[in-house]
Amino acid sequence: MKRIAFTTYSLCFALLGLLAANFTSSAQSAKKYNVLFVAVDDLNDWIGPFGGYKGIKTPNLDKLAQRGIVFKKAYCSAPACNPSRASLLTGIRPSTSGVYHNNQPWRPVLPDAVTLPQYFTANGYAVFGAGKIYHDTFNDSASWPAYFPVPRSPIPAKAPVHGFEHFDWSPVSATDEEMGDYSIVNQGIDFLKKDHDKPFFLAIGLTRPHLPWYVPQKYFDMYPLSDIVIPKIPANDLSDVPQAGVAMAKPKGDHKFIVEHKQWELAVQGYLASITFADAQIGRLLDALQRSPFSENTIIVLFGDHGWHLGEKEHWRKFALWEEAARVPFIVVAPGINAGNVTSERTVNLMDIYPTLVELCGLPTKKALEGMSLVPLLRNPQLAWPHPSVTTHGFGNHAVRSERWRYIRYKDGTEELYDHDKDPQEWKNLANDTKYVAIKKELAKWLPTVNAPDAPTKKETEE
Ligand SMILES: [Ca+2]
Ligand SMILES: [Ca+2]
Repeated sequence: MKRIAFTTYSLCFALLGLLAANFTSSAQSAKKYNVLFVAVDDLNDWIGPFGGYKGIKTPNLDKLAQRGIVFKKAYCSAPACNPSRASLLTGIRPSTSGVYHNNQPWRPVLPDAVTLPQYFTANGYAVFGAGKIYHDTFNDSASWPAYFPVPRSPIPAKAPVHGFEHFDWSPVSATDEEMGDYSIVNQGIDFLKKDHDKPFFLAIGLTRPHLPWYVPQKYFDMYPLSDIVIPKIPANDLSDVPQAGVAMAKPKGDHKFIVEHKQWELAVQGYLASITFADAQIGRLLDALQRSPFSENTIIVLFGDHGWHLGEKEHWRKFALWEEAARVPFIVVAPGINAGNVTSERTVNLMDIYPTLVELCGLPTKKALEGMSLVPLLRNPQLAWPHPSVTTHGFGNHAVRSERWRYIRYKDGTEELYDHDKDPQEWKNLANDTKYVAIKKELAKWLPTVNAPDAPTKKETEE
């Protein structure tokens, strides 16, 4: 009898406990932030809020910047799609994993990695991805309970301008609706129109402005050739760059071809048109969020996966350690944390996205993430932040970027040093000037101490 009474008592307590737990959990989930995670492929700093190209038309990114915090000195961990995305989504740096290039599948070398979307799923979030989040060929089925792949964009009937696969630009006779990115964004819009009983993590990855720069004519028309300004480069800019850096620039490849075939203005026009096309798609997605019931409690993170050279250092594309390849657009909207329309000049890295989102959303702290939570900067963008940003390109080659300096050290020990206070274009390499020995030593402290050997490669044609 006594025993039964005790059991009933315990049961009542247990029930009360359960009710209380339930109440707390529903109260918490009502407050939980959603996440809209937007990756834009090959978008450099030529957008309104980052000021890389005067005259660029990015009205939607401008509007987003007004609502958020613009990290003006944001850098990728690696200047290539696969290592940049794999590292930011796993929290494991390229120099730790050995995934340095686009031809190295990352999952086989990181079988136990819990990716950012996996971590959100494990913590009760509804997770959905569409478009290019990982590098195309190495998407990760473990990351996505539901996923919409990248549709093929229209390819114009005419042959590429100079026969380099992917390296081409041209208006296409297609409507926005016929472009792949339009359908990717539609997936996001449809998701936002639905009810969600759980907080969500929605990842949308745009493929423009990645090459080829094929977008509808109207976007090219916004940039008449007569108005195009090509990057200014001094003669012999590479003469003070060590051989390892010159090899990354490959001046006798793309750049020579572009100049000889009078394609520079046309290429710049194609990139600008592709950026404005991407901006229009981003606008559709952000407007859908604004119209949805989730507008007030959704964190937005928008970033480019690395920068892009359009002739600076006689270099094209990414795949290098200079400012143009390493700097990325990075905007965060954090409702309730930051009122928006602010910029931060602190050096941050895309590796910081994972721990930042974990903290903002109140998830349990995730161990062994190599980035740093930026929540203190979201609260106070001017906070002192003595954490230089590291970018790695290939085994043993790194750049360390502080608020003032860029220090590059290649695997053979050769170096570059640029003073951004005096030389924002990185034209004058100061590394061999003895005046800067102490500066270099200070920056070198941030070089990764682990340099993992190259992960196995797989044939890869995408550039
Ligand atoms: Ca990319
Ligand atoms: Ca130079």
